[in-house]
Amino acid sequence: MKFMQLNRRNAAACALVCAAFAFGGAPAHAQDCGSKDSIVIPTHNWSSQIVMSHVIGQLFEKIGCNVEYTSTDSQAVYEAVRIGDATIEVEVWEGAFAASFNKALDKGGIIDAGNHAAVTREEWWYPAFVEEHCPGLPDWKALKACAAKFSRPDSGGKGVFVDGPVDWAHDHFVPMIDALELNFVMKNVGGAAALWAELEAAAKKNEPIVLFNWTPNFTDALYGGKFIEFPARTDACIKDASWGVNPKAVRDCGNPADGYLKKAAWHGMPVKWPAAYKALTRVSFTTNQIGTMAVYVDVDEMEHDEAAARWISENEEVWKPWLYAAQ
Ligand code: TMO
Repeated sequence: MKFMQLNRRNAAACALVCAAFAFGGAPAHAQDCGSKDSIVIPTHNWSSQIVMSHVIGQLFEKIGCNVEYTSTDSQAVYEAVRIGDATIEVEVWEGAFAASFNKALDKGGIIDAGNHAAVTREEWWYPAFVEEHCPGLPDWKALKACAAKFSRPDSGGKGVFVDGPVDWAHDHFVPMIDALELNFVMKNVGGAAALWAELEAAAKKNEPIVLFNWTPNFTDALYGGKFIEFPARTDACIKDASWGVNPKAVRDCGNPADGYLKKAAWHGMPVKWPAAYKALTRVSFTTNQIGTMAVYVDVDEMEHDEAAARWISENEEVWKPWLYAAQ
């Protein structure tokens, strides 16, 4: 009996070590990463992106990489990755960043490192209690009829759409407001935390609010809110004025309802840090996993790096194949 246990333990140990040799050609230690230079991971101004950056950075460290984090503008980052000042971008949201990403792809130097499983949406959104104030929501025509209910003392009777910071590049909402003849103005706040402060203040006073939000996010689990259903996004809506409810204007439609979420990398990464690049291409987070990363910060009030360590400790079976699986 004792002998058998010993053997089994040896067999288990071999299963780990031998597998590492068989799969990677070497066990998971320092030289696996490639260059000793730091992989530079840029972070932005919403929680899931910062936690996910730390998750991926901490995973890279498990295969011996050196990692550095740097806080950057979420649009300028595509040029930074293209020229190698930053090494990766872990959350390329189609709605907010496709234009900047595509521009960098056209110039060369940045690579598409594949999609996450999560489907994304970035759109005007309201918490559930607002529906009582404005029956007919989430249809956009109800929002149009209720505009005055969303006004504030300084908005001249117009409804206020509470938007994120300017680097999320929502310039297209201005022509959308015009094209759909919404009696609304936009109010930018400084970052995601300021959005949640506006949300909490409105909820406490039971005051109607419509704000920018997205999925995956912590709000998926926490609020019964909904996105406004504007006319569906089509190519024609963007290019052809005659399309849609306003025959004289383009942009009489909302944001894409099923956007991608990609990873991107500097084109030198596959040569300089091959194992890390391979792992990055395999990384694929689901809506639930990304929402959970945001919950750890926005609800549980953890630090980003601690939230990342917690996610890693709770999800070994998810990330192990990304780091160690056969080619
Ligand atoms: C890019 N964002 C998730 C803030 O819309």
